Amino acid sequence: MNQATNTPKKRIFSGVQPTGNLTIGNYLGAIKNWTALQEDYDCLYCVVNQHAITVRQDPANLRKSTYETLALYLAAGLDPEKNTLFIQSHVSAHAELAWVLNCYTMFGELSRMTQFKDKSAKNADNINAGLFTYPVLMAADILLYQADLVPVGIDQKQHVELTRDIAVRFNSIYSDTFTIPEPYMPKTGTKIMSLQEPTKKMSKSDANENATVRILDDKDTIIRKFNLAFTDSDTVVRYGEDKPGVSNLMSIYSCFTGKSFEEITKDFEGKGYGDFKLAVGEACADALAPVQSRFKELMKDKAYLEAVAKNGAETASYLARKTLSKVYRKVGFVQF
Ligand code: AQP
Repeated sequence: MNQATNTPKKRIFSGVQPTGNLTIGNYLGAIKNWTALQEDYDCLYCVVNQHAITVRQDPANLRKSTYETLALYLAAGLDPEKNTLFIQSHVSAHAELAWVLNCYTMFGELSRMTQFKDKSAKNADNINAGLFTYPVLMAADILLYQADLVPVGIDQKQHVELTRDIAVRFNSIYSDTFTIPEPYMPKTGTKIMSLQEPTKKMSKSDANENATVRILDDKDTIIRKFNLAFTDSDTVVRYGEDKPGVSNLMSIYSCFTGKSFEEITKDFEGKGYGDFKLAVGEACADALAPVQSRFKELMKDKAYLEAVAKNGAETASYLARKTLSKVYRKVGFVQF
């Protein structure tokens, strides 16, 4: 039961930034898990294009990526009849609530966000205010819909925790306004690492193409990238902190095949990394093939994608307005 909305199903909100071709990190850490939730939860999944411009984007690429990300949601199996799928900039309440929440978020809290530190280091020539306040916009995304759960990879957990702090602060000043959300993380796939630097998360904006596997990479490319993946000098397929490269490949293989780490170690006993990497590549390519073919079909039908986004934005706007108007009333904004 969602306390704020009084609906029997718990509500879920999540999103992906259309900042380029999505990786298997985005797929395994986010989208694939979302499809498993659509029957049991009231789900809203957003293409968070307003977050994307915290890092400079080419406008044509951003538009293209926005359509592609929406098409990938659908291709991965999200049913627009069961989920509200929409584009963030189509619902103006996100930016409006973010402004209010900015005034209830402390500078010190935002300074502690590790993603801000990482992204500032990566974009030293463009450390803009949006990059700094990005977690507040994310808090607005979540709180607008009174979400109970936010499925995210581990990299976003800190932002969900900040969202909770902001919501608790606001509620304690003005009485109950927001549902306090919880991060919802899958058992495996919460942090898929770079194939080239396995101590670093796999990111779609990584400049080294061999570090990432894209959802839309063809089979040969996938197999080649896994073959080039950084491992270590021994040959034992075993999960452990001392083997970040092999452990990352085992996590990926486990996500695609459902096998446990013990089973994987047993299957590859006495075999070298070559065989293991090939198996990971094949499992990944085989799992992604149906997603890729549905994606190609969907991208031919822009009118359908636009209709999905438009319907989604209407539903989302209705829900978001209810929360925003409550917030405006509580802080003392005059409304007619
Ligand atoms: N490597 C990952 N492993 C597991 N989950 C991941 N996610 C991202 N990378 C991994 C999850 O995907 C969702 C959407 O992420 P996002 O695009 O909104 O932002 P991000 O976390 O900044 O993703 P990227 O790929 O690293 O994007 P760029 O390169 O643009 O910064 C989130 O649920 C995230 O946890």
